[in-house]
Amino acid sequence: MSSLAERKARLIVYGDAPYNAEPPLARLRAAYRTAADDFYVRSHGDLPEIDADGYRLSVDGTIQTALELSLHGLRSRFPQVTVTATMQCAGNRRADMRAVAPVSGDPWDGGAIGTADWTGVRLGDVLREAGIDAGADLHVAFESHDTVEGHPYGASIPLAKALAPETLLAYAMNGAPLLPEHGFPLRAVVPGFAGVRSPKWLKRVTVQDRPSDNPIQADDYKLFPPDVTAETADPGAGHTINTMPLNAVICEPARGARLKAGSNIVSGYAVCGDRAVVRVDVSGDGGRTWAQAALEHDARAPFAWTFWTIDLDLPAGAHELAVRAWDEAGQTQPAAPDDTWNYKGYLSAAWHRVHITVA
Ligand SMILES: Nc1nc2c(c(=O)[nH]1)N[C@H]1C(S)=C(S)[C@@H](COP(=O)(O)O)O[C@H]1N2
Ligand SMILES: [Mo]
Repeated sequence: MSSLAERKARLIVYGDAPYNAEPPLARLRAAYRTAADDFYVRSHGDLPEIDADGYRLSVDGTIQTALELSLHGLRSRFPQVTVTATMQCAGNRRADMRAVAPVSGDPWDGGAIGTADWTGVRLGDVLREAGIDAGADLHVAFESHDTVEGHPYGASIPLAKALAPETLLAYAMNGAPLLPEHGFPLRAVVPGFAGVRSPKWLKRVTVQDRPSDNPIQADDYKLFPPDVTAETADPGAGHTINTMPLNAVICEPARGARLKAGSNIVSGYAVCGDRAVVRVDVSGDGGRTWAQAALEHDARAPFAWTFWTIDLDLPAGAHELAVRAWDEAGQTQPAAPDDTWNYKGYLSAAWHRVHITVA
C-alpha cells in the first residue's frame, strides 16, 4: 500500500488536519470505478488509527439482542455483498456557489464524488440478527472513532433506509481493505444519500426513536433558504440533506483549455441520488442550443453515476460549454447557481459551465 503522503500528493488538498482533498476532474473521469487513491477524502477530525484485531462494532438500542461484532464475526455470520455505488459530499461543486456570494466550507470543485465497489455485509442483515422491529418508526444512529470539536463523529438514517438492501457495513473498496482515510476497518455505505450519512471508522450502531442528536446530524448538513445567513441561521432548523439531487459535471476539457477547431470530445459524469439519469444535454454555446451525449451506465448499479461523452464540432472562438442532465421523473437542473444559493454551499447542482478557447 502507498503511504498517506504519497496519496495526498495525487490530490488537490484543502487541508491536512482535518484532511480534505479531491482528485483533478480528468483523472476522476478516467475510470468508471474510482481508484481508492483517487477518491476524494472528507474528514471532520483527525484520522483515527484502528487496530483491526482488537476491533469490535457494538449494535444496541431498540433491538432484542445487543451484539458485539469483530471483523471476523461480521464476515462469518453474514453473507458478503458487493454494491457499486457513488459516494458524494453534499458540498460537491461548492466553488460554483461561492462565485455567487460567500459560503462556508472548502471550495470543492466537481471532484468531491467517486464510485466504488463496496463490499461488506448488509446493515439490514445485522439489524435483523439483533431482532429489529422492521415496521417501527425508528432511526439508526452511527457513532465513529474520530473526534469532531470534542464529540465523536455521529449521524443517523431512517430505519427504512438502514434495512434497504443497498445499505452496507463495508470493509472493502474495489476489492481491497478500506484505506485508513476512507474508514478502515469498517464504514457505513448508504447509497443515494449524501456522504455525511456514511460514517467511517464505525464504533457503534444504535437503534432509537429519533434522529441522532450528534451536532453533525442535528446542526450540520442542513439546507437553508437564500435569506438565511451564518449570523441568522438556527442550526437546528433547515432541511436535513439525505437523498442527493440530479447533477452533472464536464470533466474534460478543463476550464480554460485551448482546443483545435473541429471535432472535440467533451466528457463527464451525471448522477442522481436514487433516480436514473435518462438524458444528458451538452451545449457548445452557453445553453442556447443543445445536443445529446451518449451515456455509459452499469445497469446493475442503480445507485452509481452515469459517464457521458459527446463529440462537438467547435468553430474558432471563445465558447462556453454547458451540461445539464435529466432524470426519469423528467426533472432537470437549474441554469445558474444563483437559483439555489445557500450560505453553506450545499447541493450545488446548476448547469456546469466550462469556458474554453478554440483556435
Ligand atoms: N467518521 C466519519 N465519517 C465520515 C466523515 C467524517 O468526518 N468522519 N465525513 C463524512 C462525509 S461529510 C463524507 S462526504 C464522506 C466522505 O467519504 P470519503 O472520505 O471516504 O470519500 O464520509 C463521511 N463519513
Ligand atoms: Mo460530505
